[in-house]
Amino acid sequence: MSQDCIFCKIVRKEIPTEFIYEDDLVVAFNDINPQAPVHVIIIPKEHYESILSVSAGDDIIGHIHLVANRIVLKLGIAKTGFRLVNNTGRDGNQTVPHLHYHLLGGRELLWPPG
Ligand code: DGP
Repeated sequence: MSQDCIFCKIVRKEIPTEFIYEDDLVVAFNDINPQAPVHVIIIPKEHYESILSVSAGDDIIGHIHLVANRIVLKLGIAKTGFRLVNNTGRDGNQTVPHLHYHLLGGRELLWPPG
């Protein structure tokens, strides 16, 4: 846990946030600035600055992807499709330095992204 990290504060419930999904390893919640009808953020409870902090043998990324599967089934967008995005670092436009995935759906998404 990082004292000043916004997402760690959400995990600790210091910033009140409704969880769409929670288990021992991750939580998921709606993005504060949604870019699509479905825009969920999935984060590990443990603080990793980015995907670059994940070690070989650590299954947190695989777990996050399986959680995304559960969420899209729950939200009814598995058939229409969705996008799972990880932004890393400055050029990736990562604004919160706590590993997270954006789960976007509910409309046709453009490619390539900006
Ligand atoms: P990124 O650019 O990949 O670091 O995206 C971080 C996302 O996190 C951004 O889309 C907005 C969202 N976000 C930032 N702070 C909060 C917050 O306090 N609550 C919620 N629900 N979302 C947040």
